[in-house]
Amino acid sequence: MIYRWNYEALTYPQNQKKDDLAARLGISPILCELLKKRGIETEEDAVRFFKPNFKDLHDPFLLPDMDKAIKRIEKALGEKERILVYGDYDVDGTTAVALVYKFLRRFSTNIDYYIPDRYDEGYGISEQSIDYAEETNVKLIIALDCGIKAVAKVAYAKSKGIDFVIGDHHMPDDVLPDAVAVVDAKRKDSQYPYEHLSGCGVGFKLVQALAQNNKIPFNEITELLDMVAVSIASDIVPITGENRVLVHYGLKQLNSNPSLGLKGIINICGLLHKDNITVSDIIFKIGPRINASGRMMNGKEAVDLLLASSIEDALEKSRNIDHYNDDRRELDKRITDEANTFIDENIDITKKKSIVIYDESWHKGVIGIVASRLTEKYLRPVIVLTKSHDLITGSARSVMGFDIYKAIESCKDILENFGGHTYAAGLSTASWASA
Ligand SMILES: [Mn+2]
Repeated sequence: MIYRWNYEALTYPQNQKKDDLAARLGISPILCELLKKRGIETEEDAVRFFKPNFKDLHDPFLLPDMDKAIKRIEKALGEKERILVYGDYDVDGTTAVALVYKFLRRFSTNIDYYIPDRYDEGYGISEQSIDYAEETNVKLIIALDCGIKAVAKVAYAKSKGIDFVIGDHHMPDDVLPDAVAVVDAKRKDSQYPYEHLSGCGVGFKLVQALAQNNKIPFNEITELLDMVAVSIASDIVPITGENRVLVHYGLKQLNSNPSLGLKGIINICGLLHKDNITVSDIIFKIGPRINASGRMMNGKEAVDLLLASSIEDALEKSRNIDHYNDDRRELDKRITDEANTFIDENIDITKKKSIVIYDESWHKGVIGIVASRLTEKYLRPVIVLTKSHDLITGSARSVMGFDIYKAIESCKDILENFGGHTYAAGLSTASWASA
């Protein structure tokens, strides 16, 4: 592949500002040019960038509905109501659940957690989980890394006398669910100064608010930051602003004194003797193993591991998820090869603007990864489909300049379900539409 690098030179006034800043900070003008390209122009911002500090974390009560969320959670703790901590099956969701559960366990044992099955229940709040909550006498569900669109499910829970507190970081629709609290910095009415928190980051803000309200010193919750760092790196949210502070201290924790669960994973993925575990190590080694349990088995196993209370237990559970990861890799390679062979033998790719490919035997847990690989190879939008129960279901990935979410949305009359964003989306359909 031939790359063409476009270098954007600074204008004359920008150049002067840059030299000014370099002189004031006593650093090289080239470094300052790089800072400038990251939108860092003042001395103050540069210091914040180079020296992340806890004092730059924002007040959690600036998040919309945080006061209502804390009031409801404290009521549940005070009256010993049963609480269910609920989250998505990926790294961000499972770390969020583990983090909030671990903290709340200090105050109550009447608490449980739930991760929906990727295949039977799908993304978001499932009806099964609400039935489970009812059966186990849960009065409050805390939903993390999901829930912002769960209008019908929250209403269903309400009809059974179950309240919801939602802590999400996804984009809301015009109508919010009728929950006791909807904590999401992407709400239109949000006054929060930063909007790129991870789902687990929102969980940490909930914990920070609870600690603040109950005079628990901040240094008693910083041990939870290893999981926040793992979530930020794995969910690919920008490492700017508040996330930079969280990742900085989270990596410190991960390197010096990780939770037993993460220690187990560090052991089995070859990082034990590495001096300094980095964001890349999380993205390529730790994250995929946590994810593998949601892809191949059930995300709940990942939370069980993250909450392990002995190193023996952590190591045993880590070995299990390592096997899932090996299985995942093998499937990923086999399906990518099959897809490539099919495309090479049957399609003149120079005449096609996009690729839609289907095989009913492909494993649903890896088609998103396969779609990413095909998009990288053929530089075109790709949809990879497989059969799941009675549905045809698929993952879509796109390239710069083509909004795959919008493309899928324009076919919604033939779809059962779809979701996602500009470059990555998912869809399912009951039957083939005539092309
Ligand atoms: Mn997330």
